[in-house]
Amino acid sequence: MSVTNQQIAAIFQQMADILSILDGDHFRILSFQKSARIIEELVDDLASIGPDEKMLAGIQGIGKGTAQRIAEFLRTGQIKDHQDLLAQIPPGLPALLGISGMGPKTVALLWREAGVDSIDTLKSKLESDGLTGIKGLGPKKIENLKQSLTFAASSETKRRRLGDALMLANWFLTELRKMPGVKDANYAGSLRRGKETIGDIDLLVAADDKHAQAISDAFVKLDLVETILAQGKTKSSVRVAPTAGGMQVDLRVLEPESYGAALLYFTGSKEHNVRLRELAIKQGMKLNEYALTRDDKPVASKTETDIYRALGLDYIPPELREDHGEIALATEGKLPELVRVEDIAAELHCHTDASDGSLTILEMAMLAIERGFHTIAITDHSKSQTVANGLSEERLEQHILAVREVAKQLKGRINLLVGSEVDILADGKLDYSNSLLKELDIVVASPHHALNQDPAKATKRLLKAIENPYVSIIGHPTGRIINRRPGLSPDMKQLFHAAAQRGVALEINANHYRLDLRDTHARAAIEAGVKLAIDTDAHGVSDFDQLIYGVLTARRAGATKADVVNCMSADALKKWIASTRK
Ligand code: DGT
Ligand code: CA
Ligand code: CA
Ligand code: ZN
Repeated sequence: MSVTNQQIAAIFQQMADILSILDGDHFRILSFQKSARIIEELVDDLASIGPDEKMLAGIQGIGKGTAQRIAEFLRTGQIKDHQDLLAQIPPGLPALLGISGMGPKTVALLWREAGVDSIDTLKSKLESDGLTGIKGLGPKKIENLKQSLTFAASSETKRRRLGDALMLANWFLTELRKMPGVKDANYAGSLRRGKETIGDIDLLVAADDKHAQAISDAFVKLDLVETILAQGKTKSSVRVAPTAGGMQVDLRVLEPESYGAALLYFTGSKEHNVRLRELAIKQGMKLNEYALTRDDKPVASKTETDIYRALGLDYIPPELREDHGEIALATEGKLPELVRVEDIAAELHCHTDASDGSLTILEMAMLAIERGFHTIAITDHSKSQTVANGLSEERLEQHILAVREVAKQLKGRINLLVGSEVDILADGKLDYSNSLLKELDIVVASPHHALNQDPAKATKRLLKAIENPYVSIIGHPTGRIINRRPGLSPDMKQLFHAAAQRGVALEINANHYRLDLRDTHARAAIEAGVKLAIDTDAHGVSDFDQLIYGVLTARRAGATKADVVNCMSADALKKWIASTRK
């Protein structure tokens, strides 16, 4: 059976949540939570290790009990403790936990005091005012629940996050590339364009016709496939198992000769394709998924570059193919040279075990060195973030000394900056005084709570943070979580104007749950002259791998190296930070 660490982690998290709903033992809850976190961050793939308790218990941070449960899951697809816990609550409760603002405590309260046992009963109670008067559920909280429910219903929850889809697609590509006759394999569609959520995965394979049937047959029999939706020689469609995310995956097998034309067609977007076809017709040619032709004779088909060139265009990177003016730019040779992962040379937002990260200052710095970065800023949470173990003023003072000590050890290998991810409070004040912020090398200011406030208040709040004389970066400016909560909706134009004036950077948080700023906002920010920061907000070992999602988002926004502060040289970055602090 193929399962991901994330799926196993989710089960441990659910055990913690159910136990918490049932008011169970505090230490067991913490222990399940800790296991979930460790599993989620593991570099090793548990399924590849297999149900070997000894091996599993040998992994750092995984105890005997956890190892037993993981082995049980890998062997049987279930964990008995998990099933026992599920049996003690109504089957509709776990779904409630998926709604924004619904922690185990709220779910328990709704269940015990109001008999809410599913999303449907919650809906009908909210509609009939059946929750008023319940202790612990003020009118404000009820209003928030209503909003969260509307958002959950309206957002296309079937669309999957970029990171999940990309991992799944890469798994399929690895399998496909092993098959006899496969000359090339890629993903196309919205995934190749780097969109933040993906409807279905579109895979393309180049192979001679004689291999096509065998490839299709092998594809629909792959491990993760649960349902075959359609199968033909060159065109198949499957759904993967719910434990692997339940996504639909389409496969086309094509002659190598027409691979470029197919890649172009199936990468989309539809709107981009329409423009290309119009352009072809204007030039007396025809473009379809097999070739660009003139008088039924092929002009170009093998690579996308050939086709773009034959149409008189520069190669257009997939992330720009949204009919947002990219064809005009490509005609004039004016496409931006988009930022790449390799261009990122600094991480300016990350957490250590001083707040809610899992690594020490030194471990975090070493990861940045391994990446070849010249600078890393340690930015742990500020005091209001009590759930994230935010630092009190006293602890921050100690932390500053600790980071400076490690910085001394690593001198010459990396510039280790001491910073803070300081909370932007609901009224726009920051969580530490300016005199304390002044002691730091860099300040990232981010909103974490009061994310339902009305747009005018949110605008004022964020403007105030931008105006603070020690802030260099606004972290995840809206606080949205994809498919979960919409976050703040401030007047972005005002923010961009203020940020450009002050030279403050706005973050594209690369975590694929966030991607905040989103692509469209980042594009508008660049146009307004705002600098962007692409940071992973790393909390653990594997988080730097999220960089790609932030970079894809920046590329969709048309960002070049010059737009991104993390691409600056060490000296230029130092100067820029200094210029924001006055
Ligand atoms: P998704 O899956 O909703 O995230 O978005 P896409 O863009 O991956 O859309 P999908 O999977 O329906 O189709 C993949 C690509 O195939 C699409 O981006 C463009 C191309 N395509 C599909 N249907 C049509 C069509 O009717 N006309 C044109 N011109 N292109 C199409
Ligand atoms: Ca698709
Ligand atoms: Ca599709
Ligand atoms: Zn944050």
